[in-house]
Amino acid sequence: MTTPQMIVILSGFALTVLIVWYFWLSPKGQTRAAVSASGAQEVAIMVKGGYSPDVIVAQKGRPVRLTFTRQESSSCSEQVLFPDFNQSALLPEGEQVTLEFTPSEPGEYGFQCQMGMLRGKLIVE
Ligand SMILES: [Cu+2]
Repeated sequence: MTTPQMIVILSGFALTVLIVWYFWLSPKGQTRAAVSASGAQEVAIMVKGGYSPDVIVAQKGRPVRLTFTRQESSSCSEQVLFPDFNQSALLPEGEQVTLEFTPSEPGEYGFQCQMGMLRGKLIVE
């Protein structure tokens, strides 16, 4: 094997490692819910091709109040579901829709659109 071939193979390998790291292993941003004057943990979530933020950290035993604003007309995101809490809401475009519930157990709870294409996660500590 010639040196140029080696270089091509090695750089291809390095690129693969970088892509795997970027998509699956790099730490994703987490948003900690801010406690409001009412004692609820509040987060505003923008819905546009996904949820942002999509990883929310909250404390157990305190109400979590999530306000969704859907800024797109794609039917994919017109509903948001929290299966673990039996919560769901329709999200009319441009309107603020608030979901409130109190997680009692620590854990990781997913939320998603009705088809499961958009996903987010609530981490309860
Ligand atoms: Cu969807």
